[in-house]
Amino acid sequence: RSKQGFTVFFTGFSGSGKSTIANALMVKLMEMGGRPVTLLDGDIVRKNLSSELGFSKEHRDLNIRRIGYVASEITKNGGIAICAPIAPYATTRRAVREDIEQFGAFIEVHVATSIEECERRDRKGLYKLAREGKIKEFTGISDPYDVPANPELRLETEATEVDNCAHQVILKLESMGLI
Ligand code: GGZ
Repeated sequence: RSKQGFTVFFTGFSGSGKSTIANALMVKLMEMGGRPVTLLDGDIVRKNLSSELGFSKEHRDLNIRRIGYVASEITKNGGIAICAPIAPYATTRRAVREDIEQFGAFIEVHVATSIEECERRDRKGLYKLAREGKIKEFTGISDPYDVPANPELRLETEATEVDNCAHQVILKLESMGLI
């Protein structure tokens, strides 16, 4: 009997390393073979699925519910979905979890890079723009982020290499009997 589908749902600030870790995880899962792996990255989804949406609470929630819907279909069909949006609201993450757990497993992974570290790196220059007020409602600066209270996994990225972070997810999936 083949194993159930599942969704790995990364959450964390802009620039926390979600995309990088999600990509490293995707490569590892693909190398194992067997099931198809779909990556629903924040900026790709914003471009292709949510291009009309902004960053109000209503729009962020719509964006996350769309991601959750696609991930639930993948999970239902026995696949692996990896999602990597900011997903700042705990209630919305909870709703997506409930959608997906009807069909398979939901693994919430908090990419716990501090806001100070994300702003210090400022890889895309967005934090500077947010501080200057040129980007409004910027998560962690002028918009909220609910820290996940009980994620399946919390990655302490400031003390852990990308490959090691991805490996921690693999170990969690093995311990849950999903791979
Ligand atoms: C947060 C913003 C904002 C605001 C633009 N707040 O580092 P990035 O650039 O590539 O990732 C961020 C991305 C966030 O989109 P998500 O779909 O992941 O957000 S949510 O889950 O809240 O729907 C950032 C960029 O878009 N960006 N404006 N105001 N991030």
